[in-house]
Amino acid sequence: MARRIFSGIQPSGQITLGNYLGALKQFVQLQSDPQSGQDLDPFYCIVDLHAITVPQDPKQLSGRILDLASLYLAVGLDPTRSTLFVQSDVSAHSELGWILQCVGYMGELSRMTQFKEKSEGKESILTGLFTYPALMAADILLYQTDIVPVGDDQKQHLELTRDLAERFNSRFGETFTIPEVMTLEQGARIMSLDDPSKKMSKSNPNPQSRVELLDTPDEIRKKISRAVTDSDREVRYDLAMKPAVSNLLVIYALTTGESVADVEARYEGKGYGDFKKELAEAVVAHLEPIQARFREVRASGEVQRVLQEGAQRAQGVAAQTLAQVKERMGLGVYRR
Ligand code: AQP
Repeated sequence: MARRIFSGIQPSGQITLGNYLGALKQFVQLQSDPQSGQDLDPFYCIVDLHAITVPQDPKQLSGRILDLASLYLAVGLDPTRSTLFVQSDVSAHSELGWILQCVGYMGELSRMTQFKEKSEGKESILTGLFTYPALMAADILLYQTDIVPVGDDQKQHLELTRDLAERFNSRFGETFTIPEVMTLEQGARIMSLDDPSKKMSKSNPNPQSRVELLDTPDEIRKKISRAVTDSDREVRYDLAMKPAVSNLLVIYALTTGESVADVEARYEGKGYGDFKKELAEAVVAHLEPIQARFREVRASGEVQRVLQEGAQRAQGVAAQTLAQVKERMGLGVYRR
């Protein structure tokens, strides 16, 4: 049987190089895996219900949903091999999300570091931001997912998903596949350009902290030239002593396909100037064809059709799992 893959991205801002290198790029590779020879059945989602856990402007949000869907296609997602859909088009997500809130505990949700980070210093915090991981668990479990490719920051949520699935299975009988997390060895956490102790994030209030996939070449050049570096002038990978330059080296290696060691060797004794200039050109060159394809897709109307077909397929799979969950819990059984 084909191995089921599930992952999602929030349309909570413009997609960053971090989202791309840590997640999106992997999604495309996972459509077919010649090495494992395994048959894969990927479901990729635009998790718009997660995006509204922080305030969103409705008009901007609907545009970002289409931008994100178009980007999925522009980076190489093939809708004949992957199911691409929008979370809010499949209402089973909300329903199972609620059920899983009634399986999880306040204590485990309170331990989530993403909630702590996103709520820090805020006076009013939406309830959804707190219960977000239960909805994320629903997203994954509805599809009987085997593998979840994500960036490093989502590992804790995945652990919770596994705990909720195991708890449900032992309380109500085998229902959910227990998913495995898959993260990259390199690129699983791309850091901010202005602060290498923070991950690059699409909702960071400082736009200089990130490269966005749709930035113009000049914006990319400017952002990279202003990226913070470390005190000496050596282009050397050393995560503890030189976190800023190490981050730039990883971005360089992942966008050109070279190894970090090869990039390091080329810049030995050369200082940061050339390195940053050439890194910017490498990122621009990598993103140019993606941006061209994005413009085509976004203008074509193709993306709406893909999302509609994706939603239909997702609804079919999700409905089966939800029916089983409800039956096991004694919900709706009275009708028989
Ligand atoms: N900096 C990053 N490096 C590597 N991977 C990353 N991801 C996010 N940031 C990095 C991965 O991208 C996928 C989609 O993320 P998400 O949209 O679900 O939300 P997030 O993880 O919270 O990402 P952002 O960019 O920081 O969004 P906001 O600012 O809205 O919270 C995930 O697989 C994630 O691991």
